[in-house]
Amino acid sequence: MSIEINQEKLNTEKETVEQSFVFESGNEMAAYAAHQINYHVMGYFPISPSTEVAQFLDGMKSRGEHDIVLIPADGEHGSAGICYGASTGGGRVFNATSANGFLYMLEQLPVQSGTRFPMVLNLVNRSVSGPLNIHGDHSDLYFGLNTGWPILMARDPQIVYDMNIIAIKLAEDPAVRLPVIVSFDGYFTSHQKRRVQVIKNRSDVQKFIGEPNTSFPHALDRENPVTIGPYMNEPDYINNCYQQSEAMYNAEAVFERISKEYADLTGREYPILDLYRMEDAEVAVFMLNSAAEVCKDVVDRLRLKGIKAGVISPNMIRPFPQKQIAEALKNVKAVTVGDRADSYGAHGGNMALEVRAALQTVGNAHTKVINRIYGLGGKDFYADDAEQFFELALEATEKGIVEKPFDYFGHNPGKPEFAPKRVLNPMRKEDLNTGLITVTPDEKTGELKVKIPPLRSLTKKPKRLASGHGACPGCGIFSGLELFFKGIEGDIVALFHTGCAMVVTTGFPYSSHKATYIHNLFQNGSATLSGLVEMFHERKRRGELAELGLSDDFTFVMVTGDGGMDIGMGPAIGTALRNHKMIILEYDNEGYMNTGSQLSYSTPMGHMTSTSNIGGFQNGKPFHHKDTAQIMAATHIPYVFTGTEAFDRDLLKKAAKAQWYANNEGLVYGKILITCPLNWKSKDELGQTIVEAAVNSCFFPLYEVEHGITTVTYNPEEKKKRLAVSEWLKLMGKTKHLLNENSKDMLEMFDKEVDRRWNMLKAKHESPYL
Ligand SMILES: Cc1ncc(C[n+]2csc(CCOP(=O)(O)OP(=O)(O)O)c2C)c(N)n1
Ligand code: SF4
Ligand SMILES: [Mg+2]
Repeated sequence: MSIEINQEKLNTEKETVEQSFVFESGNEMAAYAAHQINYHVMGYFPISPSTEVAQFLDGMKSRGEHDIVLIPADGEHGSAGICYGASTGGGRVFNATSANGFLYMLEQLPVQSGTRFPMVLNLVNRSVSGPLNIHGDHSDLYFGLNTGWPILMARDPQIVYDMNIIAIKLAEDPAVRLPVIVSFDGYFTSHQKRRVQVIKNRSDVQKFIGEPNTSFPHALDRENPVTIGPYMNEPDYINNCYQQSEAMYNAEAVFERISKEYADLTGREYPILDLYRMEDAEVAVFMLNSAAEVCKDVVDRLRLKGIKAGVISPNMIRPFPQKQIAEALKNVKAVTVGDRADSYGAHGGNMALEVRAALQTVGNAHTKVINRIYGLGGKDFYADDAEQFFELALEATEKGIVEKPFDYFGHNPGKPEFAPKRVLNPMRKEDLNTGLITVTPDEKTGELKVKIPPLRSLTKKPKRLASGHGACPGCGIFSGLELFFKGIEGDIVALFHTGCAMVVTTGFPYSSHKATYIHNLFQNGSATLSGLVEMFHERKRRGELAELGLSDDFTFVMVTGDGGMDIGMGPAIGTALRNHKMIILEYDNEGYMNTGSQLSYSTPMGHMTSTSNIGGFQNGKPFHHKDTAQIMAATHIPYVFTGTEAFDRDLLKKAAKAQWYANNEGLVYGKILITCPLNWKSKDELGQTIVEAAVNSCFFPLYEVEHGITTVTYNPEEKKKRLAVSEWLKLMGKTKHLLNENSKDMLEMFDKEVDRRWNMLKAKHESPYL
């Protein structure tokens, strides 16, 4: 992000700090505020739609615009842990996440609020889902309601900026001392650009928020050691909770005070409730965040017709502004509360339930509450929809009763005749079992002998994926996967982690998968598939599959990206240690590509990604690539291999062996290097050349580890094909900078590491005991 400051100065009525205008999105404004605050640490993990916040900060970092230490975590649980740990050090901490990422860190949130370490987390709202939906609703936010974090709401990018500045001051106030969430709508607010007024000089922002509070105990004061998070029983524990509860309620008054101070500074004030024409309103709509703005336009229209309508939208929902809401509704005959998430089975969304509780608490029995669940999974909410919400309130006023207190809005009960029809028939068993590939253990040595036919004779074997998927031109995923699958005989059940391979093959109601396919999020696929594998074997053992006349011969394959082997490393190791009979096949494209090319741990040093930018202050990824194959080999599973499409027979053989091991002994892990022309910034047609160069430069050696014994299956030195790493790097736009004079040291470091790993591998190849 490069924010162009418009020098125009705002003429507000009051004398305020110097300000300027920018035209930016909510994500940009969260990052912009963070860079002005100059947090000490941000631990993050990419997830749409919040990913951009870290990307923008990384871009600014590469240009030397702030000092925030940006730490790419191994998943959101990790990012929450990094943030918690950093916050115990007494400095300022920042994070941003969405949806399942938020849920993945959820367990950490009460730990942090319960031990009272402030920080700011931007929650860019997105649907929490299976089936996968990445658009905006509040189903993630509602899981945050009970975490003990005050929650500020931001309806537009201006408010995102302002709330981020208010949030850190609120979090650090001695009467609060709690981590704070700033919540704004994914895509609606996070990505749409608006005119935003910003404080021109970051020194003014820093003066406003002040220094971090030095009176809070922290972990970096040797004179005052502190035990953080002791084991605590009753009565202390309930007292601790009580204090936390009090701190949460204190946040209301503190917010109001800070908001006034902020108004003096900027001319923009945020009361606890944003009330639009509520002074004399008789019907109202209650909504969180961006959709409330839509309702305001409708209020103006209704008012022209003489209908006294108004809108309530809280700027804070934790603590819940019960008193203010009841007060705002005191003359209202009926209010429609729109909830952008359901609280399944509770007869209302969370906001409706809390508004009803607020009314009951103050003894208001006359305001009728209608609840509608709307806008799930990013379904748009238009002015016409808002009009219908007001109509519901008008109807309840007229009739004196609410006929349907709770319902969904904008949904469709569906018609059986619209159910997706099968368009592809299952592949024929006989086509999948060619008999052309054989794997036989040597009777004496047990060594597997693999026979594969010329590749051409396998072309009649059907492709496992139908054409028509949405991968980019030149993408190496599907040619790589199909080649691997050519080496597998018979049926497979595949589980795909979230990632490009999954996203581009399944857009409901379409699917490119000709055989059974399961998706689970990329932190947990190995565990999920291991559960299915055990179910298969147990049902087979009990004779249930045979009884039903079902096939009892499957090879189970989990397909993951390199990112899935970061966040999903724990479950993958668990699966390995339990040694389930399945294959984990990683396609490594050196980054988190489907979320916009963020660095993964497998991204090699110095490579440019959207979170390892190039600039005067940063030169691509600062640390070396993960050696996932060696990590998995260290779990002592029966078979580990690496491969690429550029060495087709090598990969085919390994696929055949993988199947044999997965069906007879236990877990197999394989890593195939594939091209991503889009994010490698390389020519579509150069895929094979690039992966071949990666192998010949010894960056990606081809080898296998069978029962702990390493065999290099292709040695570029023996074949007189060894290349300098620069010969490989020059083929991609993302690495061209590494060939410049000012990258000399980094290139040398990378080269040395490649060489060190290659020599280690050769030594292992030489000695079965290594
Ligand atoms: C818990 C959680 N965190 C983050 C995400 C967002 N996310 C989905 S896929 C992905 C990257 C996947 O990278 P990789 O496994 O390498 O596959 P690729 O996109 O490169 O094919 C990310 C960050 C998510 N879906 N769930
Ligand atoms: S972004 Fe890269 S990995 Fe993803 S579909 Fe496009 S080319 Fe393939
Ligand atoms: Mg990847």
